[in-house]
Amino acid sequence: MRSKLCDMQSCITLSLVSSLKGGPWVLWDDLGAGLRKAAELGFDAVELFTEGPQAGMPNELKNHLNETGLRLAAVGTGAGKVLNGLTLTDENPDIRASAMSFIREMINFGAEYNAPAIIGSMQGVHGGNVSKEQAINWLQKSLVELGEHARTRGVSLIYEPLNRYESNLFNHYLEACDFLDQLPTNGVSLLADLFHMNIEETDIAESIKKGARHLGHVHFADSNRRPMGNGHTNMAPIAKALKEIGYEGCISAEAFAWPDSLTAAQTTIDSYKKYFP
Ligand SMILES: [Mn+2]
Repeated sequence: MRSKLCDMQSCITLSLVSSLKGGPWVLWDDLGAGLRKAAELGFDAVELFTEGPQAGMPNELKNHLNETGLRLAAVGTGAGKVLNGLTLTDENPDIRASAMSFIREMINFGAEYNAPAIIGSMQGVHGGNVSKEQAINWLQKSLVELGEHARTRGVSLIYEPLNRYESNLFNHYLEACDFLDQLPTNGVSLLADLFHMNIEETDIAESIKKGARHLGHVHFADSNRRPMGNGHTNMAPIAKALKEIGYEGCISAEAFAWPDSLTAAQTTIDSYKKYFP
């Protein structure tokens, strides 16, 4: 049932942050039940969204991963922003410093399982007293430092361009590629989130092909952020592009639990099998 190693892998998100119910994660709340369900449906890996650098009681995650045979694909850092108000581009240097240490801890947490951390909303926004140039400068320095830190732990750091309603730093995948080209580290790779890209890109498949050099992770959701198959994204050419570039990472469902968690998980694995047979 499982795909062979060194190939694309199916992955599903699991959020342990109940206060964010309604957010774009498929499985919720119970680590053990979520991992068992993911394994039962045939997923290869799970991406975790937690309040901080831990998941459940000590060793709980390790034991569940061992029991289910699932791999930890990545850990999200968004709680640093959503729950604690931390971003890498805040005008307050203390907040920027706290954001850095939060992400460093998340990198260390993921690295125990060979999983990269993802920087999405913690990149922040420019505006007010912070110019775009200043914000990008702070982001650049942070990504270099955190990318090098990740490398020392044997993982990469994943930077995610977000759509215009969530950030005003980098909205386009290829602009983010150019930005990464200039960073003096190879510890950072990019996330292609098909929901954000549906809003911003001219041609998602073309952008993935042109920016293949930095691709490290994919968020799998349809145009309306429901599980793939429930919106109007034309997935076939995107899947073709991912195969053509020899992408070997995770196709990770970061989508709403629509109409409910289990149906969303089933729709996701059905779509995954359809497009990546
Ligand atoms: Mn995403």
